[in-house]
Amino acid sequence: MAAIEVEPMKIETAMRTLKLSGHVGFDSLPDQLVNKSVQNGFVFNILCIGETGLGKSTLMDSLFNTNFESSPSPHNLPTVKLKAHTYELQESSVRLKLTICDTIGYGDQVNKEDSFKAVVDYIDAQFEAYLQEELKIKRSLPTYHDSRLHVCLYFICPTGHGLKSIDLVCMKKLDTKVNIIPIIAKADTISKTELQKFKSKIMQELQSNGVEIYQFPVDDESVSEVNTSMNSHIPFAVVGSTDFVKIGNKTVRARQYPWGTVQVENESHCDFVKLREMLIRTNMEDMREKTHARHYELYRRRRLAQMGFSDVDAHNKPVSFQQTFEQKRSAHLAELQMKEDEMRQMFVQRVKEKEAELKEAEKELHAKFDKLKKDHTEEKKRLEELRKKIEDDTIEFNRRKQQTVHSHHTLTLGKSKKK
Ligand SMILES: Nc1nc2c(ncn2[C@@H]2O[C@H](COP(=O)(O)OP(=O)(O)O)[C@@H](O)[C@H]2O)c(=O)[nH]1
Ligand SMILES: [Mg+2]
Repeated sequence: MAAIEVEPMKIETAMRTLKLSGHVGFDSLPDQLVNKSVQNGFVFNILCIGETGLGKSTLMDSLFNTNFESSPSPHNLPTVKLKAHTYELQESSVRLKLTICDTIGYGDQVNKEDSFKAVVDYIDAQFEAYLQEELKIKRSLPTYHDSRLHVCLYFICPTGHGLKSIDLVCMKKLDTKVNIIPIIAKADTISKTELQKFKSKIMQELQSNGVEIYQFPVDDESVSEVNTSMNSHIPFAVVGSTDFVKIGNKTVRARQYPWGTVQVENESHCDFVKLREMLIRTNMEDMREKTHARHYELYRRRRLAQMGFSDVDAHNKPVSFQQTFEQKRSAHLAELQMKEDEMRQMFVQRVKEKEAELKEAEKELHAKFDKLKKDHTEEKKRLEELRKKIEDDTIEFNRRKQQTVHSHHTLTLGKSKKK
C-alpha cells in the first residue's frame, strides 16, 4: 500500500469583505446552535474529593437543590474507591445529565500515600474510554455518554492550619488532568478572621508547590469582570445543609445552632452562592471545553505517543498517521520474518544435532554387535574343541573297554582249561 501523497494546496490568502444588500439569514446560526444543543441535552461530570464526613454529599444536594439520596460511607475501608452516580435533571427546557463521582474512603487509611492513585486511575480510565470511542472506525460520539470529569471539587478540611500533605500531593497529581476548584468545607466552623488567614495560607501553599488550580476565564468580555473578582475569592468557603429554616416569610437552606442560624445562600455567611454562580451559572461550559481542549488533549497526545504515533519523524519532518502505520507495519513484518528465520535455523541445527547423536548410537550398536559375534564364534570354537575332545575320549574309552573285555575273556578261558 502506498501512502497517498497530498500536494499542499496553494490557498489564496487575500480576503475581501463584501457588503450584503439584503437579509440573507445566516445571522440565525447562533440560534441554530442553541436549538441543537438544547435538543441534545448537556452532560456535566463532577468529581468530589475529600475525607469522609466533610460534607460532600450535603453540598451536592445544596448545589442542585435536590436530594441525591446518597448513603453515608463508613470510615474503615481498606482502599479508596470511586463511585459514580448519574442523574437526569431538567430545568425549563434544558436537560442535564449530571454525574457525581464520589471518593469513598479517601484519607481513611493509616497510610495515605496512595490515596490519589485510585483517583488518577479513574480519571485516566474515562479519558481512555473516550479515546477508544474516537479511534473506532464506526464512531458514535454524538450518542456516546461522555464520562470525562469536567471539574474536581477538592474539599479542604477546615483546620485553619493550611493544607495537609495528602491535599497537596493529590492536587499536584491531578492538576494536568482535571479542572480543580479547591473549597473549604464546613466553613461555619471557622471564625471570620481565621478564614481570611486560612484562605491566603492555602493559596500560598498551592502556589509554592506549583499546583495549578482552575482559574475562571477572564478572556470572555461578558464574564471577565465577575470572573476576575471571583478568582480572588478562591478557595470558596462553603456550607451545606439538607435542613430548611423559615426566616421571615421565606424558607431557606440553613444550619441551626444554639447561638444562631447559618444560611447557606447568604453571601455574608459563606461563599456557597459564589461557588454555585461560578460552577453552574457562569463557567460550566468553559470547564466542559477546557476538559476537552486541554486535559483530554494532553492525555490523547501522550497515549498516541506511547502507541508510537507522532506528527513528526526522527528528523523533525512531518509524517502522516498512515505513513507511521506503514512504517510500523513493515517493521513488524521484518521482525516477524527475522523470528521465523531464527526459528528455522534453530530447527535445522537441532535436526543436525539429533542426526549426529543417532549416528553415534548406531556406531556403538555395531561395535557391540561385532563384539558379541566374536564372542559367540570363540565360544562356539571352544565348545567344538570340547566336543571333539569328548568324542576322542569316548573313542579311547571304548577302545580300552574292548581291550579289557578281550583280555578278561582270554583269562577266563585259561582258568577253565586249568580245571
Ligand atoms: N458544620 C457543618 N456540618 C456539615 C456541613 N455539611 C455537612 N455537614 C454535616 O457533616 C456530616 C457529613 O456530611 P456528608 O455530606 O454525609 O459528608 P460526606 O461523607 O463528605 O458525603 C453530616 O452530619 C452533615 O450534616 C457544613 O457545611 N457544616
Ligand atoms: Mg457522602
